[in-house]
Amino acid sequence: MISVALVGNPNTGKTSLFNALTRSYEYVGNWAGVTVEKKVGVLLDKRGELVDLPGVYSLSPLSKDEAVTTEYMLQSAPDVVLNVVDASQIERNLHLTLQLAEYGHPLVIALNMTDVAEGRGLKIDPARLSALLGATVVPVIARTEKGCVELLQEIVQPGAHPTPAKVDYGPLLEAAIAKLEARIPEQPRAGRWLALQFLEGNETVAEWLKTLFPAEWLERFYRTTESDIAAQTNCRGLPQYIRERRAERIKDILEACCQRTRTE
Ligand code: GDP
Ligand code: K
Ligand code: MG
Repeated sequence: MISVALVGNPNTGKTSLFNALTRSYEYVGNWAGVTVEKKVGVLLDKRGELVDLPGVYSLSPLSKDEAVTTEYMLQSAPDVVLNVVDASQIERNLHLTLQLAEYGHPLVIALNMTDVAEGRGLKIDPARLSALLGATVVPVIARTEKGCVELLQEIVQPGAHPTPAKVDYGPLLEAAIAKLEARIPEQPRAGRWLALQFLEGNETVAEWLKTLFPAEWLERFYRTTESDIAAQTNCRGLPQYIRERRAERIKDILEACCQRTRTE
């Protein structure tokens, strides 16, 4: 059985999709340290296990509940990350998607709410989106289970998934990422993902990195990188800088794969 982690922004149809892809599920208690129930289900074809994670807008946690998702990604190594994307809010949703692509594990996108998006005159080309993200993209309507059989088939084909694409964060930040990445031992969590999450202020990842590096070294590395970026750009901090680079990439991606038949 493969393990599949279900990740997405709040209210994107995660629960609907979980129910459509699994027949029954178990509550296996709460996630460590929080009162959020842990829900694990067996996929309908019995070839994988689906783990429901709390909805988040970013992997940098703002609360203990949100930290569950990052904690899970640090501790476990899911074979596939299943990202629910609300097609009608795709611009906002792709910030999380790009962070999941950085994680480096096979990424499958359930492009949900396609009925809502089309109702608003927005058409998204799944093949183009797939090529630009380096992810398998399957359009679905979780509420009516449309597309869920196709989605299931795509999930259980590890090895057949493309390599997740990388955002170019510019020479200065790329050099900092490479420096940190080179010092992180080879293991299932992508060094690039850890480096970027650390640099954008993910406290959970920072704590984890303190098991590898002295806290003072990490702090100095962060401060130096931040002042280098501040000196060259008009960004006040690394989180802002990283967010803006992702926003630019998202604009390019959407320009290439979205068609608006009318605007609201
Ligand atoms: P969650 O908060 O991410 O777990 O999202 P839910 O599964 O609870 O869905 C939020 C709302 O969106 C519910 O009212 C669902 O019935 C609805 N919903 C989910 N998927 C779709 C979809 O593809 N199309 C439409 N129109 N509504 C959907
Ligand atoms: K909800
Ligand atoms: Mg839910």
